[in-house]
Amino acid sequence: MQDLLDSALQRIQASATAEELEAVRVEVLGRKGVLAQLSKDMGKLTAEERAARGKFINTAKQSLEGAYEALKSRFESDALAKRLDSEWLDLTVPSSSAPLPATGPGSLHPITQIQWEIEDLFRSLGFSVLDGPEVETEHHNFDALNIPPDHPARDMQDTFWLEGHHLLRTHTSPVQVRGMEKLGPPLRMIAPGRVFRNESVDASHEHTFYQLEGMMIDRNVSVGNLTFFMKTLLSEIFKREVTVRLRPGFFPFVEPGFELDIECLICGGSGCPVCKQSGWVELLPCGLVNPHVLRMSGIDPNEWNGFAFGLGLTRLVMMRYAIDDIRWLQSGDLRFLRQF
Ligand code: FA5
Repeated sequence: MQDLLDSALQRIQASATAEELEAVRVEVLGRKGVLAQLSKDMGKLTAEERAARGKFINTAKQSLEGAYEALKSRFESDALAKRLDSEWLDLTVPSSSAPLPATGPGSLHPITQIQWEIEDLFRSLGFSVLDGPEVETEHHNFDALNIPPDHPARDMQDTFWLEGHHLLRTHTSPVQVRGMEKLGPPLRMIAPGRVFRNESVDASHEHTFYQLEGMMIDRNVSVGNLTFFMKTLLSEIFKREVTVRLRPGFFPFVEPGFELDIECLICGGSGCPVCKQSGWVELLPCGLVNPHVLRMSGIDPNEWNGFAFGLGLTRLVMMRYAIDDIRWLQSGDLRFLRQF
């Protein structure tokens, strides 16, 4: 009996594959297997012999099944490891021989390219680049900029309202407030970013577009400082003379406020859908910071003053590359993007 058990155990342990093991299991543990053979003549045994045989069969069953289960689970974990190995994928491994896909390598979006150029310029002039949340509080987007709830200026920017006095920021000006609150005076900061307005889209208006805010707070800042920085910005971006005009503009957070327009570079000033046939494109509203805004952010207007501007970054990109429809910029159309 013991020989029978030993050879059955050896056969199980000698199985080289899961399939072989399964075949051995049927032979050894199945209905015609070793255990069945040992039970066959039980009827002919005495009660004592039967008890001893039963005990032996139970122990044999345990050791055969134990050997089978141990080997089975080894085969299963080997198979799993093999599968994981074959499915392993490292996207960062450079391709050795595969040709590049037909689309070729990617490139920076034209808005990002110009945004980074402007960031470099302002960093070289001592400005910090700040970031602010796209989901803003009503306080930062409006109240702290001197636009209280019932102020008609709230209608100047159609707002996507969210729950609990939150909104999608309508301009990058709330980052001015965050900059003043966090850093205090003296302050030189710019804040590029995406803004949202609930308005209908046409050749020069998007519901989602980019602005670049700028602010300088110091002692004795003048309109002369403001125009210096505006001129530096435009000559750096356009690298040639561009015709601009400055006219009075109303924004509750600046006083005096200006609108700096650029002669439309799509039509050369003769009139087109981008400039709404006027020959001019609104690009760079700006002004001296309203003392009330400084006070609300904890800055003493008797000691400090400053300027702020809110560049229409998307429109600047349109002017720089003579893009005749703002919708191209977010179209994701590769025929358009490959040109940059
Ligand atoms: C503002 O958003 C003020 N926060 C700007 C500002 C900042 C003024 C600091 C004074 C001091 P305005 O709504 O005009 O202002 O927008 C600023 C610029 O964003 C516009 O001149 C224009 O170039 C661009 N712009 C406005 N609406 C759109 C739009 N729907 N699509 C694309 N560009 C737009």
